Amino acid sequence: MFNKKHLVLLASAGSLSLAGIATAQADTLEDTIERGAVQCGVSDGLPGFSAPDDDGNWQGLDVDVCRAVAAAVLGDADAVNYISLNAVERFTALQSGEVDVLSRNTTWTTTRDTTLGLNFTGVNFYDGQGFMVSRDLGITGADELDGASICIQSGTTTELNLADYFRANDMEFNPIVFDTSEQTVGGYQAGRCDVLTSDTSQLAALRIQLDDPEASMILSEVISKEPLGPVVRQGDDLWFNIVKWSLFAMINAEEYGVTSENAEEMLNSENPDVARLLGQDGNYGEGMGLEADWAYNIISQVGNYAESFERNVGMDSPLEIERGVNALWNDGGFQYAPPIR
Ligand SMILES: N[C@@H](CCC(=O)N[C@@H](CS)C(=O)NCC(=O)O)C(=O)O
Repeated sequence: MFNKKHLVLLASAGSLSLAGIATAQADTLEDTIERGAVQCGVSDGLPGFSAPDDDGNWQGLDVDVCRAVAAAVLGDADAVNYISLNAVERFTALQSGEVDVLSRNTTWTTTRDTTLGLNFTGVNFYDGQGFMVSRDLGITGADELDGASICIQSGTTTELNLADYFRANDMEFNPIVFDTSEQTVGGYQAGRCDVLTSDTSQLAALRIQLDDPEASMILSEVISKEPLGPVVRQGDDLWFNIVKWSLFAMINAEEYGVTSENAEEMLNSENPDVARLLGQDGNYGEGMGLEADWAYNIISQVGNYAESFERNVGMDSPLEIERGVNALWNDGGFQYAPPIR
């Protein structure tokens, strides 16, 4: 596991440029090691993405990113402090240092990536905005929504997409705006609106929270691109790399067939990609101030991307989301991680 001694060695004996990077920008890593936990901002309860289970343990696809970073940095996926944030609070919490990673169904956009002092590290779920309606209304397509009251959450990309879509289709709508998903779903359920709009993955998560999920349906139209991924502050490239490569390690592990179940056995693999991933051939964590087993710790404790997807949001989970565009690039999807080498 990484320790302070390692950082000092890296700074004093490592190559000059690497030492410079490690000392000048290692604050978040150092603070995390000192604290013994990753400060991770998550949603305030979105099943499948981030929500505490009955025993109070946080679970979800976004939670697994927090866990992966903790496994890579501290060797312990459980070493995470979860801070739940609504859509409006999330960026301020990251900017102010309350959290060091924001892993909360957050769409990567130009404004967020370039004007808030933040950096998106990758995409852990390719999504798009959709609509949920009560089956009673007999609506079959989004083009029938003219004049609808629409429940929506403030501080989201959802608001602008909705306005664009209705304007482009020459339709009117009445927005009913809420601050949290609980309020949004409550408003929909209480009949304050005809339609609830959000990213389709979130609609799937919200639908199962309804008293009668079967009475509502998600329309097939998807009106926007919502690449969701973990975010960090600008100005700490070492930490940026750690979060980015923690996600890439999970995606590469799926590609190479390394799972939480077989990771130990795979330590003996003769496949060079697997040997590099698991730290048996070289140390690809070194440039991030991590030990050679950084990715092994992620995969053995959290699992690869497929395991995380299926466990949390996949067809066998309550959300029943198909891999679709979130399949690997060599399986017809968009998920593609740069190689570890
Ligand atoms: N991906 C969009 C939407 C994200 C979002 O916050 N959606 C709401 C939809 S209900 C949500 O997930 N809320 C969960 C929460 O507030 O914890 C964005 O980044 O703006």
